[in-house]
Amino acid sequence: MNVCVVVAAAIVVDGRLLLAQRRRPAALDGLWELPGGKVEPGETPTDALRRELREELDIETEAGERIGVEVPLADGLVLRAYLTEIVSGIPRALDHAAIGWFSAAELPAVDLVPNDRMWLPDLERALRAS
Ligand code: DCM
Repeated sequence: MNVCVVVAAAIVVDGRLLLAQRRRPAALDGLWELPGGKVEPGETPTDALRRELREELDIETEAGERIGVEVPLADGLVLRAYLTEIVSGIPRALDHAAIGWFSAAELPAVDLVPNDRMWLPDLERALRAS
């Protein structure tokens, strides 16, 4: 079976993590996530991440190392995060309700989408090391 990958970006600038607030589906409306999306046929995961961040946040990026475990989703999808650098542009919410920047101290209180909560310890560690 072909496993489809959903990619997400952990972007840290000046000790803060970029999160984006979902509008849909209703079950996730208002919750915060690492921005990203589905890898499409013919794309590598890092190509997909670059495209999604351009579409969703109007930034050019470069994916680096993986961070955290791979999270199994419904329908044979797996969710994977990459530490990602902004190459150019200033992120703005083109598709999400909002974006925000959160410190390690603020992160535990953020209403993250359930899947992304798996990465909390890794994200806090990355923020504290930055
Ligand atoms: N998803 C997630 N966490 C992320 C990004 C995506 O849990 N940081 C999930 C939500 C959807 C699926 O992956 O179930 C596809 O994402 P999207 O709806 O954004 O294409």
